[in-house]
Amino acid sequence: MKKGKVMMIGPIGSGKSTLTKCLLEDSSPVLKTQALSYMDWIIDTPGEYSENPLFYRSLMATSLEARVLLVIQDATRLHQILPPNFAQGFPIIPLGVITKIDHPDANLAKAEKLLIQVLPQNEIFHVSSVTLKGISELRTAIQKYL
Ligand SMILES: Nc1nc2c(ncn2[C@@H]2O[C@H](COP(=O)(O)OP(=O)(O)O)[C@@H](O)[C@H]2O)c(=O)[nH]1
Ligand SMILES: [Mg+2]
Repeated sequence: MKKGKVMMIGPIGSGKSTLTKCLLEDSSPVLKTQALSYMDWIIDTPGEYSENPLFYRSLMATSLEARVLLVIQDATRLHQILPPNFAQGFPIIPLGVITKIDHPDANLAKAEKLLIQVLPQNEIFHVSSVTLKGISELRTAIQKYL
């Protein structure tokens, strides 16, 4: 998997960094993401950037370095913090990812509804970074666009 980059966005604790390591098959521990983090072909962003509109410009600027945008939705969350159609504002290909599908509190129908508000027209993948369900499917889908 080379050439283009993938950028992750989503709220604090939604599983961006854990998913990043999974996709990269990196087993080192996940630390709190304090700044934009470039790891091989993935750009991981701090959850604060998705939660505070003051950072949106920075996310937009960084997205120019990437070809695919992964919008991360935690399956256990009941609220959407990103604005409607937010993904459409980026000049790259957006894909939706629902994380933590292994979690006992996961509500896939709810998560799907929340994520569709942000990216109404794009593919949505369901993954667990714990059981690794859906990870290889997501990797294959990303690969098509890189
Ligand atoms: N059950 C479960 N927990 C997860 C999964 N992915 C991440 N987590 C947990 O969610 C928390 C936040 O993960 P992290 O990757 O740091 O989120 P980030 O802030 O979006 O980078 C951590 O405690 C992870 O262990 C998953 O697929 N399943
Ligand atoms: Mg992180």
